[in-house]
Amino acid sequence: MTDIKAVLRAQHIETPSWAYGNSGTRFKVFAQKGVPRDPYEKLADAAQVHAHTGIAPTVALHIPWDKVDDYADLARHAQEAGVGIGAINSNVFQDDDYMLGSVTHPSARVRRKATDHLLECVDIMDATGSDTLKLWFSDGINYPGQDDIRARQDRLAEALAEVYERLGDGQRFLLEYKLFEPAFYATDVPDWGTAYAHCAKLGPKAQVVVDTGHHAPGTNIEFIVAFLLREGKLGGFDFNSRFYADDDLMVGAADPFQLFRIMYEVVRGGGLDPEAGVAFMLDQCHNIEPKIPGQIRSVMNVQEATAKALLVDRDALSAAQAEGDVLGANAVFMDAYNTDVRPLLAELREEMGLAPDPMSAYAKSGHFEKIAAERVGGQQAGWGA
Ligand code: PSV
Ligand code: MN
Repeated sequence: MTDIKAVLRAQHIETPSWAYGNSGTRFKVFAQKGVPRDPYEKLADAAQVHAHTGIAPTVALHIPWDKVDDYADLARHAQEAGVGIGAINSNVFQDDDYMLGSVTHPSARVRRKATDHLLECVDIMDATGSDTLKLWFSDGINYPGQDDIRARQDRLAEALAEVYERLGDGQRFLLEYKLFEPAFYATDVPDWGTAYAHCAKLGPKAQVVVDTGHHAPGTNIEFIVAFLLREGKLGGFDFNSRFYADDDLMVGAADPFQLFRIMYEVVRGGGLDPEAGVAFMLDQCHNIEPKIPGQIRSVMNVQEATAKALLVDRDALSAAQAEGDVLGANAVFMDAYNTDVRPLLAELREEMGLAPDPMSAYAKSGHFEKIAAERVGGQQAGWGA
């Protein structure tokens, strides 16, 4: 039990700056009270999530949504607020030039512009001390024959190689795949295999990131996790949950059992060891729920799944597996999943000097009332800002 607590105490879940701004669906972005007006206020909100959970010490930035004049100053502000800067997320999907693609665009000019943005993101890593660049490309085609699928892979490889060369010591990039949307016929990085092949060719500073909302329904995500971890290519997660497509709902809300199965493979593969370098990031948009409590709940959901995964009796499981005891092995697995870990986590938080229930502690803190009163006027942050 002590060992489990030690692992849980060291767990580190990264929240995304964009979760604190307004967001919505393609139909409507809803404005909420107290929402940050700039990246500084987003970091202040993220610091609240860390203050109440104790395990969310870093925040991912999204460029240009979090563009500032002085990134070193932003990093200093984060540190003062009690958090650090995590992954830098590039954005080559919100410019008219990118209608037909970014790094795979048929035009060399557009490809140059996109790659330059990725290089600028590495400059921002240098300035903020971030060690991780996250690359997601909305690139793809909608119609058969629209562009040459193979040539687009060549262009992608060329851009990735240039960014890879630019990475400094201790820096890496994570390549994110997504089956579809916004492209509907052929996405240029549609699956883990494509991402893995590009990363494997480049070397150890290129790894794959698994966004749990980016697969076809029914995909066995834990298999992908086990495989990538075994190959040393699992760079991290973008956690969220989904009922249909890339719903970006709170992680662990739609399918807590899937989250447990994923976390079991992480534990099994040594992915919680800090040396494994697996980044546990959230990538969600809280459209109808309040922002900060939505993040607190999500962090707690990952923590609960992790605790259950750590409770799996690995010796009993191995013995049952070796004997071909199908039902026995499954029972060991399910026993862990069906354990109520909330008392254990409440105890852990108290040992860490925190309130046992982060949700009620935040509600009672008065922070929401404070930001709702203070943050009036100005332009609320949201998609594209
Ligand atoms: C794309 O759907 C994605 O998952 C990428 O990580 C983007 O950067 C992010 O969403 C924006 O929320
Ligand atoms: Mn993502």
